[in-house]
Amino acid sequence: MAPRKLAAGNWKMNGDLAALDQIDAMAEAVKGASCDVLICPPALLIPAMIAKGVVAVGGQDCHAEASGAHTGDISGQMLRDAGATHVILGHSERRADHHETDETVRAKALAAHRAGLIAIICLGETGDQRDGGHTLQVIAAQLAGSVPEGATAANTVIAYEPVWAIGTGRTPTIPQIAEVHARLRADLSDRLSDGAEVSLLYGGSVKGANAAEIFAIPHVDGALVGGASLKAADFLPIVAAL
Ligand code: G2H
Repeated sequence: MAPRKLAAGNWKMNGDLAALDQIDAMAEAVKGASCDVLICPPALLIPAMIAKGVVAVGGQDCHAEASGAHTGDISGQMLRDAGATHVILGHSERRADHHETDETVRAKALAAHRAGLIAIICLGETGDQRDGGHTLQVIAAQLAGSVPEGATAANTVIAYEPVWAIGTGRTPTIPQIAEVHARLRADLSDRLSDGAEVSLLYGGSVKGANAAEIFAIPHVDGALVGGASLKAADFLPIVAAL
């Protein structure tokens, strides 16, 4: 089976109840979309977004434990109970701001799987790693360290997000994205029996103007979109390009 196509929005710490109007504005186009459409809003907006019944809804993080004394955290089971289907894990902003390591991400992915969530595991090189020629080595190590036992194409999505391209308006060249996605596909195929079917997303300054050329790259099965997912007018051209 071919990997599922996914247009995923990551609202990060943006959006309020009024922003949910943007979900209404997506309704018609999402019905006709030829890909899965997911939005991961701030956690407090999850129930209201789910109630709209327009897009699949996910979290932006979950704790590695199911419950306990972890002030400020949310478990995978809580996200699942709220009706979320996915959770983003290991985004570079969390790796940087919250010191998350591959080991942390792997533990969170295991918890997400236990809760019945699809884990969108993010990885990507920094600008220095890219400039130093270490990109493929970094990516391979992050994949090996972050993807847990029991990962399958049904419960795991990988998002390649070069750190230097996030929110900067800079995107890698087509050959740079192609090289990383080919390596991810090869490593996943070596490691998982259905690795050829795992959806591979590209993320980092994706917008309507560059989506089609990015989606034409082999082994790019969709996008994880930040800034351009906040407004229906910006996000829908990306959905339509997939
Ligand atoms: C990368 C991406 C979403 P943006 O962080 O995960 O954000 O599209 O704003 O670069």
